Amino acid sequence: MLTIGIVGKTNTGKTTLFNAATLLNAKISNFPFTTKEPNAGTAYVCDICVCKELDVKDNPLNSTCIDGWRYVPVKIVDVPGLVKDAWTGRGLGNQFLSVIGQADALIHVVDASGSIDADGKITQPGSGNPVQDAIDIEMELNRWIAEIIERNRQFIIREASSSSLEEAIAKSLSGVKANPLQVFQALEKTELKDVPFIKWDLNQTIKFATFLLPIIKPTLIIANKMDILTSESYLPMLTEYYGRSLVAACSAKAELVLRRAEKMGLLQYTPGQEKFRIKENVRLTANQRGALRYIETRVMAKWISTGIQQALNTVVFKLLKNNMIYPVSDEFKYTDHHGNVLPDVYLMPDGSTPIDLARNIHTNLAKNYILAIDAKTGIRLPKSYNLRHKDLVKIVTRPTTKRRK
Ligand SMILES: Nc1nc2c(ncn2[C@@H]2O[C@H](COP(=O)(O)OP(=O)(O)OP(=O)(O)O)[C@@H](O)[C@H]2O)c(=O)[nH]1
Ligand SMILES: [Mg+2]
Repeated sequence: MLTIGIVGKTNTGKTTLFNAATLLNAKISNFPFTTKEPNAGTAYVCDICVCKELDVKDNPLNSTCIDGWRYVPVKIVDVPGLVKDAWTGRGLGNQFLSVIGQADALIHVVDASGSIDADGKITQPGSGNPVQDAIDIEMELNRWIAEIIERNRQFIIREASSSSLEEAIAKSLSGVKANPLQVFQALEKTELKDVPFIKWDLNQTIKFATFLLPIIKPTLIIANKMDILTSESYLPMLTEYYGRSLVAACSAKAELVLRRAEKMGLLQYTPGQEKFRIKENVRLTANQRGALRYIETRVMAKWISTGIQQALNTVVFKLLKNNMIYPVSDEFKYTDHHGNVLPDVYLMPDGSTPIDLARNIHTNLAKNYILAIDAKTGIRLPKSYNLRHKDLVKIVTRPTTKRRK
């Protein structure tokens, strides 16, 4: 399953976002360093389900379909807040960077309202420096990667002599899921390809890490706490620094309130949607009514939605370039062997082929693979076909013969 890691300075709202996305109850507070151990849970990414275009009623098994939207699970991990110099072992976060190493992509939560000071304590909104906060955290992550390379210098020199530099560096960075191609791309970008590794100084190693990090951990900046008015002046600064496509305006707290209220049966609200509706015959307390009015005016009316579901979707579909693929056994009824309509969705990265899909479902399916059929058109797909978002694929396999005793 794809894994998204949540990083950021303390008190930015990482656990609030985690709880909103998973509906778990990890501890949240306005004291710095509330989270002391990593939290892991299941979040969902969504897009319009193909049941609509095919005009069928589906029975999802590995995912969920709500009002014609298909929700597919991904793993999400929240870690303690990082502090400046975390890479040297300062603070709690450093111990858990290895957990982040296992993530496929990162969500970097920033307090866009500027209500935390340099040490992460809650202060007057507008007095913090969100862009600097984000740069500080990035620097920690870069130093963390650089530190691993520095620690493995001798190993890399030895390994590179019998293979290549990119393979040797990738091996030393296997804990952060770096592969030789990604290392090669970073070497090219840094123009360090022509400098012998043995001669790299610390600054060059850090520069290399700075280029490698966004390749191995595509990262979305979450401009959180957009419900606080001061965030309006900081959002443009964040988008100017990181680019519009890498910054998502969010209110994790609003999303958490809406999802919990929905779970309690008070509201009709589907994550990602632009509206919520208080259910008929539901009596809200004055506090609950006040909170919903606040969300309506400060979040929905201004930013269209809370931004959390869109942010998760952006990470998986845009940054990780994954597609939703629906495998079926019956290409006419769109069912599995048991008659379930559109039972499963697999998230597959761009460039995946039908055999990759087969392998993802079961190794035997890949072993006995004969051909694949596009269930929407009935056309046979070439072996090298690149699967596209919302493809429906039937995989035809060789019949397996059972051995007699
Ligand atoms: N106004 C507002 N407050 C928020 C939002 N998200 C989180 N908060 C508040 O920010 C404070 C910190 O939230 P946490 O989720 O505990 O932050 P964290 O980043 O996990 O903090 P550490 O675990 O200490 O690193 C809490 O008081 C939250 O209620 C938001 O969208 N809007
Ligand atoms: Mg936390």
